[in-house]
Amino acid sequence: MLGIKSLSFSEIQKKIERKRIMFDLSKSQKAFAEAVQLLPGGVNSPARAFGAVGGNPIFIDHAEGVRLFDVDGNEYIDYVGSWGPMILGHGHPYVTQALEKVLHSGTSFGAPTLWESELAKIVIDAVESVEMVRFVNSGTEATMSAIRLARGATGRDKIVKFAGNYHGHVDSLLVAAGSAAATFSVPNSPGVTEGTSRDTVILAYNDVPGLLSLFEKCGSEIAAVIFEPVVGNMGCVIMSPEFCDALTFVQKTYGTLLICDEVMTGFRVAYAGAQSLLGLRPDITTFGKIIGGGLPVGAYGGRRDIMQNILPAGKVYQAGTLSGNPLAMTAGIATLKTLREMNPYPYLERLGTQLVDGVLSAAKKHRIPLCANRVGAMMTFFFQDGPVTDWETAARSDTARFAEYFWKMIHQGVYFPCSQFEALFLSAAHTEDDISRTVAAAEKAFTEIVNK
Ligand code: KE4
Repeated sequence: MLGIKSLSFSEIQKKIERKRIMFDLSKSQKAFAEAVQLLPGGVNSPARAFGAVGGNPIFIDHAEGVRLFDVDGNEYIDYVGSWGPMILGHGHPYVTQALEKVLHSGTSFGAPTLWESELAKIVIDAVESVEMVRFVNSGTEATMSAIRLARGATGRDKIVKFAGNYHGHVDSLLVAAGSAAATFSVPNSPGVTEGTSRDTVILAYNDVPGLLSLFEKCGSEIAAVIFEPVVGNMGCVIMSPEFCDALTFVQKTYGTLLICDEVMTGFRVAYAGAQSLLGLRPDITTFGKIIGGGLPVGAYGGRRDIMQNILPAGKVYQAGTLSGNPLAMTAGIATLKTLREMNPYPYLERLGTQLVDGVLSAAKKHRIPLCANRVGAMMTFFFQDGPVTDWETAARSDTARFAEYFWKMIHQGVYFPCSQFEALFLSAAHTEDDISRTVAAAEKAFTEIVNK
């Protein structure tokens, strides 16, 4: 095979052009054909199945910094970051070196270790409302446990959540607005029973009158309100100051606990979490993603008097074989310590502004309806004029155009989340050059879309 060194400049150009046009994904296709025989839908989580954009998922071989490399050797600028955890970029040396040091000490003991207390101290020190914390193995476990804790601590049954907010695959939260809108919910997945969904009420996000009128009706029966402080799961949606105040009002007036789901926003939008930007003081906060540095970790924490209800301190049951395991704790400690010392948030704010301004101006130039919501290093471009303030407005987006745009970006080596209703993430490993290349790729994608 002729090495690249022996080719003339024009031959190299042709090679690059051919690769770009061909954009070979054949090994991913082959891998997917095998995977669908082994795993339902060929994946271990539907979010990565490319269901919303068509085609088959791309199989990743390895990653470094902000770069993903798939099994066909294609290279991408990564804006998914494993759906949030990789805020330092992939394979950060502080994380990998910390793991290498611990690896030979044993991977799990099923007994307390110093690592758990060390990570607990870092989280408690970072988030003012968190006085105690319990580690679990996923964000879902964290929210599921937080809901059980809220019900156990208040003796109440009802839970309120918001349309377009996702808190993991917890039975009682896999619900859709019931026929009577804001009174009952109905299961939105087979396997979730009517009984489970009956105690969950769904409201519209940012709907202050809806929240207040529900509480006037049955506030004394409501154990907790669970919410994303900055939504990532209908695409990025920002909480209005009025809605933030209304949450605090019902917390103080009805004794309902606020469960602030910071699985995505924790250490993402600010070191002290989205609650520090909103001026919220939740009773319980859930964490995941970044606190594990890419290894499986979740956590829930909050007021000491509430957390002391958890077994064995109290009577609310929750347990887990691998909770607090040494490797995940180590990755989390290294990640959070690096964030604390590095403080990448001003840099991420600057990069986020450049990306949004660049892509929006490219869309405007081509008269493509596009708006964006961004908080720090998490954001979403919605294919519509906007504004997007809740699920109803988010759902107006042109998802077919999003899918077209997604693949045009993939073919230019830019890996965006595979759904209009997800957030994209920047990491400290992204550079201004990455942003410029991404804006240029968006410009090219928009040109192709309008000229097709
Ligand atoms: P996990 O169980 O996936 O660790 O966390 C559930 C969860 C809880 N709360 C919030 C706010 C979340 O965003 C999530 C999970 N986020 C999705 C992406 N939107 C994870 C991707 C996936 O499910 O594969």
